[in-house]
Amino acid sequence: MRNIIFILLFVVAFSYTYAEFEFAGNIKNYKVFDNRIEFELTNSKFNLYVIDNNIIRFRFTNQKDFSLAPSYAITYPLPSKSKFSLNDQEDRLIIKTDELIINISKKPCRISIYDTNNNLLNQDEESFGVAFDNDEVRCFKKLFNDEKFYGLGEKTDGLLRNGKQYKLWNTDFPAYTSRSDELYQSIPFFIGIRNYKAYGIFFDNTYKSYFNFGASNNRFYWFGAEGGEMDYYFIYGPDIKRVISDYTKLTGRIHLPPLWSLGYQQSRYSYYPESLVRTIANTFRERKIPCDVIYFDIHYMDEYRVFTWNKERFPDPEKLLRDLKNLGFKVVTIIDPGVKVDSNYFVAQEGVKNNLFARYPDGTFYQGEVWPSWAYFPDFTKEATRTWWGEKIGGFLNQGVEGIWNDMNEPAVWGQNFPDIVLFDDNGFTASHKKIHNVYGLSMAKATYDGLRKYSNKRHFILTRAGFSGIQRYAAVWTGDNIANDEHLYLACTMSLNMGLSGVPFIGSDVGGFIGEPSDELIIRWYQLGAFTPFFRGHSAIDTRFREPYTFGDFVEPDIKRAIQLRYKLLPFWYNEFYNSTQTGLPIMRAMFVNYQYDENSYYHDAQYQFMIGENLLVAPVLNSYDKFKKLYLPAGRWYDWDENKVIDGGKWIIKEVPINKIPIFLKEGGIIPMQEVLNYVGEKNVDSLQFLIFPSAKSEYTFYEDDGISYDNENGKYSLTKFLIEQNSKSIKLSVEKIKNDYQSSVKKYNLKFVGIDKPRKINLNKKEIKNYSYEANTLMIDLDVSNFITLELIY
Ligand code: MIG
Repeated sequence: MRNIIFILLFVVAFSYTYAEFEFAGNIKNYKVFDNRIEFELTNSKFNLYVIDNNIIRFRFTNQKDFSLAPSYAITYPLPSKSKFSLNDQEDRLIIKTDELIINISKKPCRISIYDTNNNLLNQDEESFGVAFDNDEVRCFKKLFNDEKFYGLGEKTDGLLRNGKQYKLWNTDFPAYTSRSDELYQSIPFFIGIRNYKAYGIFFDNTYKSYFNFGASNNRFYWFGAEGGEMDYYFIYGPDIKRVISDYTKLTGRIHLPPLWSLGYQQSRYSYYPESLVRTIANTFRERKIPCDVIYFDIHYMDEYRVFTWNKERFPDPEKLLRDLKNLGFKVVTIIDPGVKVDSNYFVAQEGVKNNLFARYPDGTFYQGEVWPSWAYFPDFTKEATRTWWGEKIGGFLNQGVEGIWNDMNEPAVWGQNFPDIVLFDDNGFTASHKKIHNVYGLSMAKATYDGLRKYSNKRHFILTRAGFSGIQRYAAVWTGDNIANDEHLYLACTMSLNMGLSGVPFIGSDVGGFIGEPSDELIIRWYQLGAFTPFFRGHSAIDTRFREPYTFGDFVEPDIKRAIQLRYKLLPFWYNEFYNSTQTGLPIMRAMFVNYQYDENSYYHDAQYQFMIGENLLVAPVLNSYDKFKKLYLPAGRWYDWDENKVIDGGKWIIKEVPINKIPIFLKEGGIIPMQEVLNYVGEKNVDSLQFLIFPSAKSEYTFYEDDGISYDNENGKYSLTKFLIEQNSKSIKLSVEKIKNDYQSSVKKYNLKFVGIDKPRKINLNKKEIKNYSYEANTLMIDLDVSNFITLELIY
């Protein structure tokens, strides 16, 4: 009997500790350092780091110590000293920076964050706060009914996250839908907006994680993960732009990609043999459809062995790649992580010999089944593996390859169940697949990027399917295996916008839809959207009919071609926006509310089917196969309707007629758009003249960036910046240019300035001297100038 009672007690005690959440506890004591405060809590440890006036890191663990393993996402060094004050009151601590007041109650430890005017920004849920359930960590925050949530990267259900729960676990999900949750990328960063003021939270945890924005409760929102620490960064704006910019200050920004990678890219699963590749390339050139890249999908390999060629299909790859290069094509090859288990295969031999693959706890190498059949998985969290992989990539580039496409790097295995007990190096700290899964693709991209950087000073292009916060530092991302239907055309837009909000600006979809067959209308509309997504590639699955733009017949090809040509015409503009993003981390393709944060309309559901490129270009493509009218919102101010050549007053929703060949585009007053002649590929000719479309306003500025588009010399200062300043009043419109940096000699000798939406001036002065050679018609003034002798231009009324 006594024994039974004892056992019963034990069971009760056991189930009690294991079935209940334990909270962070009360503050017992704390120590103040130069950049942080360390707290001892009854149930946990808590570190508060002041990263900046508006960026605070909150870090909790219920383990004995904090992990020493470096973050995969954060590249920003922790400052050794930061400015804050601490005021210890009876029941609470008040920590102040120049922008935030952090109020921490002691019993229990709960955090409230205010701005310096004492407006509450964010608060732990009174009763819960930080909680642990064995390995699981969570943070409960008070839910305000007027707060909106955005972010989390690759999500399919539009922009607004309220009332829903999400899981982050990199997943190969062909034919996902707008109701799918976990996909290829995991980005544990979201933005909260209340009273038009924004903050961001980045949860730096790579385990399977969850975000609940008030799904099935009206009391709290919470985020948490199945392991690791409750480690999050609070980033205050209140500008949305500042939140995204600071998030990417922490996790990194894009490097300027090679200019050719902003052109149109053609892919298919798969182009082979060699003769087909040649036909495709020649046909693009014959039909004068611009294209810069041809992709080689898995069939180029020898039985899916990475870093090999199938010699029957491609007997002389180096010659083929040379010939393609002469036609102006770059080649991007797919590289999957799985290395075929084959004792006669050099990549497998090297990996086994040097212990570069992921292992079971008993030391044997894990084998998973994927394209090559049984395969080893390189442990990209190990430095030696990354270096080795980088060398393999280098060897491949020697053969003429210009870009690397990483697929299946979630990592995907048939059946999707990569065993959790498989171990990885974790940069010397050893961790299981539970921790590494979500950063496997990121680590592979890092290995690839570092390898390419070491290989030469030339910019290459990397595309990845899987990723985690920080992936933008290494690669462009595409949205995986979508479907050729109307729903997915919407998704191509909203998912790209979501990625941009989450720090990943170089993003696009499989134009046309990977699975299934698009109708004529759908393919045209998709190219029209694709021409305005940062990454622009047509791609389709193995069992689809050929999909190259010229395969759709005489009624379709011209409209697709027009969309691609428009992309090429706008390349200088795109390149400038990419440059801007290297500096700010801001999305290139932007949700309306990023630019129009204080305009309620930009948050409306319908506003997610249009977007901004940079500051001033509004694009509202038709996102289905049937609409002949598009409803769109023009924020307050004047807008230039591009193809109708007329000025519209904004601050309202409009309906625009959109025949199949139309993409509604509007330029905001003050906007300047640089353009060039349409080329068949980047580098076809030297670009020696540019057109600038200018829609003057009272005062605006545009900084134009130029470099060679090819090398990393730009990172050593070899570029130039030209500032355009426009000032307009009732007597004149004045445009002045100034070289603010001149360390790259541009090939551009002539500017064509095209002022739109203006009256005819009485007189025009160039550098204060009157000129007569210009044309004026239909509110449009055109002037050709030599770049070398242009300082000011004055239109006098
Ligand atoms: O199991 O390489 O998303 O773009 O064409 C499918 C073949 C593997 C999935 C990629 C897709 C690619 C395909 N891959």
